[in-house]
Amino acid sequence: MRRNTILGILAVLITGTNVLIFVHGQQVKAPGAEPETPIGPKWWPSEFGADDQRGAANRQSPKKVLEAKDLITEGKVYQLGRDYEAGMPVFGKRHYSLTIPGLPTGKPMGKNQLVHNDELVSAEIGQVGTQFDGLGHIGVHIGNDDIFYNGFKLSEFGTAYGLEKLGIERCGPFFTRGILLDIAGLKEERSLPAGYVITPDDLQKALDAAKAEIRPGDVVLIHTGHGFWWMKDNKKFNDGEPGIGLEAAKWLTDKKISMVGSDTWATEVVPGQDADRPFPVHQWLITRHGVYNFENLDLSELAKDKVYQFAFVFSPLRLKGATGSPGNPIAVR
Ligand code: UVW
Repeated sequence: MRRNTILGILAVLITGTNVLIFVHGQQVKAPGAEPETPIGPKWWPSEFGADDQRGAANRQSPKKVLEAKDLITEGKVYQLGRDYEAGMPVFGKRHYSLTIPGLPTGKPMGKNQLVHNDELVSAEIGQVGTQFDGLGHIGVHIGNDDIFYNGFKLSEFGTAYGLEKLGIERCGPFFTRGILLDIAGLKEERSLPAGYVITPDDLQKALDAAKAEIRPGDVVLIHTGHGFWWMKDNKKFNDGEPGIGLEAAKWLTDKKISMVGSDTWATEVVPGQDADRPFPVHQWLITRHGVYNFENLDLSELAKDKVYQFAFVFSPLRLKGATGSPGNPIAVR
């Protein structure tokens, strides 16, 4: 009886290098062990310094610009952003609205009778349409805290009028090598089915087919073909998607990229590999590694033209305190 009670109070689990101790079913920290979190061991301080707020954008440098320049051989420019428009697919209850109040907003003025129009936009502007997820977008709730990249706690940097740390304005521009991994092309499909888990093997095969290499600071764009459904069948587009799983995300972060992007709304596979853990790849990339995630790109023209290496150019809007940025990145070959 007494032995059962003690066993009920105390349990010890050895997982890899970690010793997990549970008292009354609650996990406690083993003396000298790293604290366990829902995305693995403590992930801070960042390799870029304990105060860093830019994450993998620190891998941008003049050297990367010059490497990118070497990939421009024809001067052809591809727009990778989509139109922002009413009725475009959005995640959950997010919204987008653009109106021109007044019409014209400014009535005729002066002898030259000048009129002007101004737009009023209402949206979760960094998180609708073509959207660049910044480091203030995704965190992990641990104990009483929401913890983000580099261990920053939302209770210490969040305000109702924007984030005082990790805002998208801190990221800076990207002018670097871009690599397209055409997984739909590899599988000879127009679009991969929702729920298809892109594996490290898929990524490696697409990289081999592209006769390319991935270097630190590169941007990797993944073509799944799911973007085909954008504004054609928004329900299908939103209901699920092919995308990378955690193993492929690890393959990418091991290569020290700056950013991953895709023609889907999350870049990661939906439904995910574990129904109890939504969007773990977001946490792996953004929260743990400070790697940016560009969603809802239009990669169809790049894939059609078989352009696998290019200069990638994007400058996030300097929306102070925002979680992300809209925009229209370009690929130049
Ligand atoms: C979430 O915010 C959960 O997803 P996304 O970054 O894909 O919009």
